[in-house]
Amino acid sequence: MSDTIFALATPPGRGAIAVIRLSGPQVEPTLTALGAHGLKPRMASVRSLNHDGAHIDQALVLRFVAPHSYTGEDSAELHLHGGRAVVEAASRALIALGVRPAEPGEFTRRAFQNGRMDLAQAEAVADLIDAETAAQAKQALGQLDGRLSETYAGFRRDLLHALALVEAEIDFPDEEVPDNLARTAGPVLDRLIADLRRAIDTGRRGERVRDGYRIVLIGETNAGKSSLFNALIAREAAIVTPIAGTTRDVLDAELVIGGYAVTLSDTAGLRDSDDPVEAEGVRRARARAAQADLRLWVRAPGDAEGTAADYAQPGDLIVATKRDLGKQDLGSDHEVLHISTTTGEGLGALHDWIAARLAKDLAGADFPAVTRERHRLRLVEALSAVEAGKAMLDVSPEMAGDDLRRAAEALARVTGGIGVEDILGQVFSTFCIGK
Ligand SMILES: Nc1nc2c(ncn2[C@@H]2O[C@H](COP(=O)(O)OP(=O)(O)O)[C@@H](O)[C@H]2O)c(=O)[nH]1
Ligand SMILES: [Mg+2]
Repeated sequence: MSDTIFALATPPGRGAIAVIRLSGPQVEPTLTALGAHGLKPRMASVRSLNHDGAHIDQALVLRFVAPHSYTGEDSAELHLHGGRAVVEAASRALIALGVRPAEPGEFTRRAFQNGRMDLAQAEAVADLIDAETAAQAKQALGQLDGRLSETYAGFRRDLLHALALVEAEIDFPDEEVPDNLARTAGPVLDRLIADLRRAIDTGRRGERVRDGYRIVLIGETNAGKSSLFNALIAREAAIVTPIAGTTRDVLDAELVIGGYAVTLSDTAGLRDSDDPVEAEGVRRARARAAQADLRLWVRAPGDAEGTAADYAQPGDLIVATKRDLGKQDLGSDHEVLHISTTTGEGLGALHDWIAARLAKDLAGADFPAVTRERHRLRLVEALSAVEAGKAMLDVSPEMAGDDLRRAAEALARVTGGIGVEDILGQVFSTFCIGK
């Protein structure tokens, strides 16, 4: 049996109300010891809380009875007046009564252990609390609703259906099994393979919404990258000088554009350098650009024609800088925007261009997207196992069965669901093979 825990659920410091949350088997005796008697479940009651003869506060108290609570355990909320002294007095009293301060995430962990939510939903709780943009909140809510879990559960149902057909072939090879496996299980697996591929494709989008879309400024030295970086984040974060090779490390800044989180990186100018520090900076610049979702190739008048055109990938943007010094004539295959950080010309257009790109790349209609690398890796694992199993269907049902079982385990680990054998037990209990 678990012990009883408490935590301040509201931000620390002075405020109108501070909420202390409790969960565990000792909640009721603890409330009684504080003088909060006769509480009806789920009804708010005002009670005078006391401990050791000292008055703690006049509080609004809410009690939840297991399993009808967030954690699935007996729990309560104390809505106190939000002063530091009140919260401290209440905390001291709770500790004296044997209630332990909770570890980070412990309430949600208990909710998961008590089957109130699966792992993907528990992750969504964390994401929702961390959400700073509307898109992040929307995505986390979809995951908390169980929409993402339902998607995974659908994959698992298809998989177990196919696995049941394969198991039947293994267990009853001589029975009259009218169809060969490629005909029966094949189409189920084909559909699953297509669905898994689609889900994996949403992964990049889901992760970008959550962690930020990665935009990297890249180009030759003195092209105006750091000036543009500062202009976009509206702050003098990067050092700007006429000296080539000023920026060496990669500089990151978080910003929000068009409602989406963005990580913008300023990098060292690309050039061959004998200085080992600068050479390392250039290596890092290239590495960061290679991983980016969008590269802005920053180019000043007179920069070598090659650089941007050589490295730019489809979808990259060329930003021609120092428009105030004259308009660059670029016979490029890529899209070009002309700007000047000195006069501000073109910066609005660039901002809008980026916002439009974010909307195009991130505002997929088919929520829920896969939001975490952890999920994506398991889905990739499941996909390759399903593909292997499909290839084995008519060669060796035993090997196909092993592959599909592996796929089911990979999927189960995403949501932390029950063991595959348990699910198979359920599937088979309704399977009427003797017919
Ligand atoms: N005239 C003009 N000069 C600029 C502009 N943007 C940057 N510069 C100058 O170009 C030099 C190099 O700029 P910087 O942002 O450090 O380039 P980086 O090496 O690519 O980071 C500095 O002297 C800047 O003041 C611009 O739009 N117009
Ligand atoms: Mg720079």
